[in-house]
Amino acid sequence: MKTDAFIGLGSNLQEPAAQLAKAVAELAALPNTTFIAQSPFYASRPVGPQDQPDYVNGAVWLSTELAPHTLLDQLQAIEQVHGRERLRHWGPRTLDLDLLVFGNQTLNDDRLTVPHRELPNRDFVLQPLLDLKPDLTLPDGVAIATLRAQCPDNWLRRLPSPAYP
Ligand code: 5RY
Ligand code: CA
Ligand code: CA
Repeated sequence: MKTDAFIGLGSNLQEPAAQLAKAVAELAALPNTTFIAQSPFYASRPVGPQDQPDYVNGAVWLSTELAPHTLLDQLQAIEQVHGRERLRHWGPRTLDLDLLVFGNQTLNDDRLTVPHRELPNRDFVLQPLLDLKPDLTLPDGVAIATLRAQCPDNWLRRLPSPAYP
């Protein structure tokens, strides 16, 4: 059975927009998975520690036969290919891939919380989701559009596409 999965992408090191563009291609090539769409990319001020570069954020919509933890393994493998290092909690990174939404499933264990914990509060997550699927709702029935209208404003700037050389 195929499940709609929404992946959040973020980077603020080593040509962030190029990191995201490459990651989109890698996500589209995942096994047993169909690529549906990618959002525009946005520049955003860092949330959390401020002494780091601005981020580029976006989202991808996949339809996948993979189980959620198998998909998470694949996301972490892509992060590793992009040279992600965990130097500091909430610090700068070459690539962050978050499993934001997985069908209508709610998951809570050591590795995975779905929907993503930060999703309801972050314009850099909600706006790309809204671009992909304006009528998307979470398993609890709350609409992404409602959350987007209520969340704090972090000065999102939509980048021209393609936003890389
Ligand atoms: C809070 C703390 C840390 C929220 C809070 C993180 C990104 C968070 C970011 C990103 C932008 C981080 C995780 N309260 N800022 N900050 N984009 N990731 N703009 O992807 F999300 S660290
Ligand atoms: Ca993450
Ligand atoms: Ca994240």
